[in-house]
Amino acid sequence: MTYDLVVRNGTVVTAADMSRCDVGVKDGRIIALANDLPPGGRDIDANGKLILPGGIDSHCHIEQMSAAGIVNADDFYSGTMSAAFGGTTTVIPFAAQHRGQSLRDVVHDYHLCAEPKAVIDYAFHLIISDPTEDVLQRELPALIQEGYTSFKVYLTYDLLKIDDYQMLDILAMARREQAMVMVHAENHEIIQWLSTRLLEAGHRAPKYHAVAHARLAEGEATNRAIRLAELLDVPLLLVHVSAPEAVEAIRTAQTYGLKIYGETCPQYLFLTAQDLDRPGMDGAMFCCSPPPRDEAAQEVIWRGLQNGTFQVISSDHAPYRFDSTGKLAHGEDADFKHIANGLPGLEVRLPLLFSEGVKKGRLDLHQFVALTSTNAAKLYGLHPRKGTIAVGADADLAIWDPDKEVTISTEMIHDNVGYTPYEGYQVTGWPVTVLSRGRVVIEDGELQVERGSGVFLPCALPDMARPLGRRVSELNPERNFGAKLI
Ligand code: DUC
Ligand code: ZN
Ligand code: ZN
Repeated sequence: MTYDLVVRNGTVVTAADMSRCDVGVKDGRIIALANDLPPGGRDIDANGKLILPGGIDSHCHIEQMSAAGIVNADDFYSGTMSAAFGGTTTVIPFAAQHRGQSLRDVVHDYHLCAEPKAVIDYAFHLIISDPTEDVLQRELPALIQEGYTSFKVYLTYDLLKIDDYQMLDILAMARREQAMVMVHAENHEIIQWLSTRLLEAGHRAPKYHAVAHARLAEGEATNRAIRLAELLDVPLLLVHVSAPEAVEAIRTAQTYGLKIYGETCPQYLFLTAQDLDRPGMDGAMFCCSPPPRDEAAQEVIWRGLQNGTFQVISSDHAPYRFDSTGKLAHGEDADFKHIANGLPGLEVRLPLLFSEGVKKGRLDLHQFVALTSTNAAKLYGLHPRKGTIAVGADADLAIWDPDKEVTISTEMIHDNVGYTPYEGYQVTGWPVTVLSRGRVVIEDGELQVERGSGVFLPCALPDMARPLGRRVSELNPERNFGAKLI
């Protein structure tokens, strides 16, 4: 038989095109896109449905120990299962280095967690918190060659923060190795100063988290990170962008022709700082960094998705239960500085964006696919194996009912968090069948595959991480009196 599986009669949508055709799958890959394909080992009728590339959630935290020692609510089974139920077929979580750890050991440990449990495919970004000479000159270059081609650095948090000098060392290394640098851009000192003043004045409640993490702290650090990257001619991705000041800095840099990329997340479209002001400690469920802002900021984020400032929307799923294992690990009356930062969202990312973006006419279907799948594959060296529907690509498909109405509730979500920030939201559009490498992962509302059936994806060096070759005069030997510095 030519095909193991044929998906028939659906409308195939990619970031570029739309066509009504069948999809023929063999050995996990798409081998034909044509009308009237002969029967496969299995046929799925997708009449009236959209066939979308499975989502790629390129920023999520799974089974990660926070720097403060609090463990995520999700392991690689619950996290990837939840992702699959929402139409995501690839995740790129973080292998996070704590200070003093060898990166090689960190990567080894995360593989031990993921391999026996993941139900969809996964790659890893690294988190660099200890950029020693050995890490930058030996461990990281070797790991980049082995398929860990992106890493995140933090400009804030006591236990993660790197300073500008370290950032320049890291950028110089990334330029040489052509890896993608992701940055959490918030000004540490602004946050510290505001937090100290707030606590001194007795302002301890979760809502003050949003005050301490001022918009200007994000805007300043975003601009600084961009300037450092510009100095060394290194592409840079600003992650989880929430503040209009940051959006403006990214947009200006792009207009100037720099390879500066932006990522945002549903929480900055659907939530505001008012959510942190729910009764008692309930606001803790909405504490994440950067925090949700206000309605005007939400509009700026939507505009950034529409006009191409943002290349990608990820969940930043950082799951902590609302109990003593997670959000309340420091007690029921912990001050805002002692509440674990992060929200769940792996499962609802695509449905929320489809419903409010596509159905409400803010985004077209191609923008939706680009933002939720294709661009992430390109940014992180997984394209064209992932992120599109094309001959030769993995058969990772979300067969999507564009009219299915769903009310989001904790009971229907498959993660292990015990709450959803989107409780009661009504969305239109949901994946009914989800395929990963031609395997039916979700069907009839049930998980159909075994733990550990997802595979690790080594990432190629992304074209998007290649320097422009446009040096500022101080680093151009023809104009800096012959000094060769990078
Ligand atoms: N940064 C993240 O990327 N996720 C959760 C919290 C944070 O600060
Ligand atoms: Zn972050
Ligand atoms: Zn994150």
